[in-house]
Amino acid sequence: MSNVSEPVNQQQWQQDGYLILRGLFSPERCAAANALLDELWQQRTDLEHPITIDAWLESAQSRRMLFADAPDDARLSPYKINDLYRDFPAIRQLILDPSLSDVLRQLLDGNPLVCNSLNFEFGSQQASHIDTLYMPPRVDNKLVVSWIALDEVDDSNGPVQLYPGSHLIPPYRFSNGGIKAVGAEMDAFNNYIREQLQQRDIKPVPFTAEPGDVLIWHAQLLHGGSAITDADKTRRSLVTHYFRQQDYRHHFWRLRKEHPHGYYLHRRHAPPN
Ligand SMILES: O=C(O)CCC(=O)C(=O)O
Ligand SMILES: [Fe+2]
Repeated sequence: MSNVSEPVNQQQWQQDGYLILRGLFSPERCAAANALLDELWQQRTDLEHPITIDAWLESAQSRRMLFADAPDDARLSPYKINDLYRDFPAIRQLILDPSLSDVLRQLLDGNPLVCNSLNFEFGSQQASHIDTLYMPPRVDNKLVVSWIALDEVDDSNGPVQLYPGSHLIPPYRFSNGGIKAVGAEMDAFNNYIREQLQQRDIKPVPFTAEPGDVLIWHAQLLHGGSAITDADKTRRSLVTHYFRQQDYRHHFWRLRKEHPHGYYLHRRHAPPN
């Protein structure tokens, strides 16, 4: 696999827990990703694979269903389409592009292994959280996330909010000793985080962007989706979580596929609940 082309700003990564790579993807590549999304919506009933969508995010109607079964109006509210990377090489070309993989490889100290991807068309409005609550890596901190802007993002269309330096907060340990979320203990988790933010005087900052800008965050960085104030304004984005390949050498080996600039998991699509 390719060698490192340009060293990342390790100091900023260590201090803030995220990196911003402006203009990593051309307007043409963003337009192609957006055209693919339109095409998928138009052809969703004919899809070969059981792709799922989480529709009406952060509302009482929120649910997972087969994308093929999604009504047209599910496209009008925040949603995410899961794991398009699995069946669409064009998505893999973006999320394992050599320019992005080079950065991920330096941050992970090893090859990236894509474990999921999410396509959004609007802001997620998701409450602040840490991704290791839901996908703890086998080796501490060896999870990174890329967030590719496919639209302009400003204060009106629900930018991601980042808490600089929050990745340095010692991980909260649930009663079983782990860092993975235990549903009944989330109030205690949120209280702990709130106190830590106060002590460290950490305030959230929005990630405003142009199409093609990429944000990369640390496994332990606190982040969320802010409120949408202009419901008509799209905020298309492609979010990918990567583990480090070497940590899964003896896991998922049947599912692991090689790509010119990294690896990805060819998992079964998560069925609707
Ligand atoms: O896009 C967003 O608003 C947040 C997405 C997120 O937190 C995630 O995918 O882990
Ligand atoms: Fe997240």
